Amino acid sequence: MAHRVDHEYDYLFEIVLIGDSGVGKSNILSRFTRNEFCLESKSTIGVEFATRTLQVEGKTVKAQVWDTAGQERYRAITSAYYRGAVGALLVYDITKRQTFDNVRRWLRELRDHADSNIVIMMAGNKSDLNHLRAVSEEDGHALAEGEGLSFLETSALEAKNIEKAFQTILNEIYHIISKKASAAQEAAASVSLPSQGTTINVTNSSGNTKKGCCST
Ligand SMILES: Nc1nc2c(ncn2[C@@H]2O[C@H](COP(=O)(O)OP(=O)(O)OP(=O)(O)O)[C@@H](O)[C@H]2O)c(=O)[nH]1
Ligand SMILES: [Mg+2]
Repeated sequence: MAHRVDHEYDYLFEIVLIGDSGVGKSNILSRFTRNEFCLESKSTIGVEFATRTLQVEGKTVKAQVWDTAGQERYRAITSAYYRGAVGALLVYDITKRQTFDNVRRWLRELRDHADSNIVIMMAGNKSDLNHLRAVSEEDGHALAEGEGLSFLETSALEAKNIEKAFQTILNEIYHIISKKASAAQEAAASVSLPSQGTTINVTNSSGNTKKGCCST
């Protein structure tokens, strides 16, 4: 959900991390929020979250990132978290073709459970393993373009493009929110403010005419 608040931060944006098991979602999150990487991380059970506050176009934005389990058996739990999200990072592993082929299934999951205006970015993770590559960067670009998604290859291990991926999502969300806010302000202004001042004539019982509205 996107919230406008008054204190430590200007906005709170919920982002969900999705994709097959083992593609590196939890490490992308730990790299982004704590600058940590773990070679032997355990598969996520259900859902976990972490936050980081950063600047987006001069505003303080708190990103609340929900890291979901990629394993099929948790799908019912994890999909419940899509509903509140304003952004999604859909991750595949460039060394595992199947994880790329499953991207369309994940998109369907999002369409079924998330808000239709959700900002989606696709990330081909593990770009450090170029010698084991099973998906070309061109294939990644082509799929993203066809589906209307932003795209980057990332490496949680080398901390490559992790920051940029989140910044891109947060910027896009911010632009959508601020456009909506200014449209709402304009609409409110056009309702409450007449375009021209009007003169109200008030005639009292003695037949005198007063201009404006005042007490007798
Ligand atoms: N070489 C390399 N390995 C990575 C990278 N990111 C993650 N890994 C490794 O890939 C394995 C799986 O990473 P996780 O982050 O646990 O994967 P996940 O997507 O969270 O998996 P689930 O929780 O089961 O859905 C771990 O051994 C990580 O160390 C990366 O950028 N490069
Ligand atoms: Mg995980």
